[in-house]
Amino acid sequence: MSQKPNYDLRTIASHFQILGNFIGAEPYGSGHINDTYSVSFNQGGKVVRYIFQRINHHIFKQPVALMENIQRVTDHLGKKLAGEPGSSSRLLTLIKTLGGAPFYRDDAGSYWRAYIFIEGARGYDAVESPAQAMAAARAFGRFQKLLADLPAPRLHDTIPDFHHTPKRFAALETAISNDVANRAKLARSEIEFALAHKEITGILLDARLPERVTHNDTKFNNVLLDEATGEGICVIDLDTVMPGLALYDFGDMVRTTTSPAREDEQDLSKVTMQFPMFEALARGYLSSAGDFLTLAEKQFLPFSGKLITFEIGLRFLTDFLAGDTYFKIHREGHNLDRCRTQFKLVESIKQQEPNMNKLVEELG
Ligand code: ADP
Ligand code: GN1
Ligand code: MG
Repeated sequence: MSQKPNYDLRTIASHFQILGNFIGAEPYGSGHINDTYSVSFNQGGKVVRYIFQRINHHIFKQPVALMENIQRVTDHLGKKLAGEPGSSSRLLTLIKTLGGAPFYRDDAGSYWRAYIFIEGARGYDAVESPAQAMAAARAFGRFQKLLADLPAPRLHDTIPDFHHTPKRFAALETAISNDVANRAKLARSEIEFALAHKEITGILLDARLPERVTHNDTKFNNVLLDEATGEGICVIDLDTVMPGLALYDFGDMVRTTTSPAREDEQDLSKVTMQFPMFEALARGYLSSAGDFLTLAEKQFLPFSGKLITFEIGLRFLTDFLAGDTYFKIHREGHNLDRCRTQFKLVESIKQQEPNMNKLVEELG
């Protein structure tokens, strides 16, 4: 809720290989982590936009390694998509600095990167139709498939143990016992809910599933849908692309792309796992990822939705108890509201899990 510093985007942009005259910059998007701006240039009478991002280096502690990952991933995608129609809109393209680096470090120590702005497509904070869910899942599955043959070495872990649910649970236990912001009393039932579900936290890690290159933050607004066709054209937000389980990605799709409500909805009656959305997700994901997934991975698709929704709920609750130090908040109690929607969704998934499992078995 703190006032955003006023960054001088004109000066920052002058360090990148961008032609034309700077017109202006405005904050853009609704991400919880980085600071994102749309920056416009006049290029021979035409207005051309770029996305500029200040990397949150309190969260991503090794921005240089992170940018190395993104460079490798986007180069690989570029090679694989070369020649496809509209391929330049199908992947993020980094703009280099004048010195040829993939990021610029300003005098205050902030790390900045710039991307070509993908025009004619947009992200959504809440899903509106099964067709959108299918398009998003197909795009994320394709993303995993295209990266399956990324040459060695292994990508850097930009946030170690990012989806290690038992460690996320332990962090919550610590936050409860420290109660630094004296807020545990405001979250009694959420704490009780979290503690009552401890037994699910280790299930995926114990299942010995294969490590893959995964996105790890497949929130619905991290894929841009073509405004004309609805196709999921570009997967964005690549900070957490690193080794992981395919199911982390599918689980986060279920978390963010089955309920009609936004993540911070205060009317919990609106939060529900809509079965047609799950079916569309499963069909879309299997259409692009089905040929490389193992049987065990497929069998865990519904469970992964429950687990990742629970895990992000734990993280919102932990941050609420710790005094809102991680996720950007825009109102008092914002992280607690977000936690409540996650736990409500876990309940809804639990009720429908047998049907979800049946569907996945039928889809094969
Ligand atoms: P965060 O990590 O904070 O979520 P994102 O990388 O997801 O940041 O970017 C925030 C928003 O900016 C996205 O939700 C999307 O709407 C928009 N965005 C990001 N990159 C691009 C791009 N290359 N072209 C168009 N829009 C973009
Ligand atoms: C953050 O960056 P953004 O807003 O897409 C978070 C995800 C959470 C998500 C919850 C690096 O994603 O892990 O699932 O918020 N990203 C990081 O909305 O922690
Ligand atoms: Mg994002």
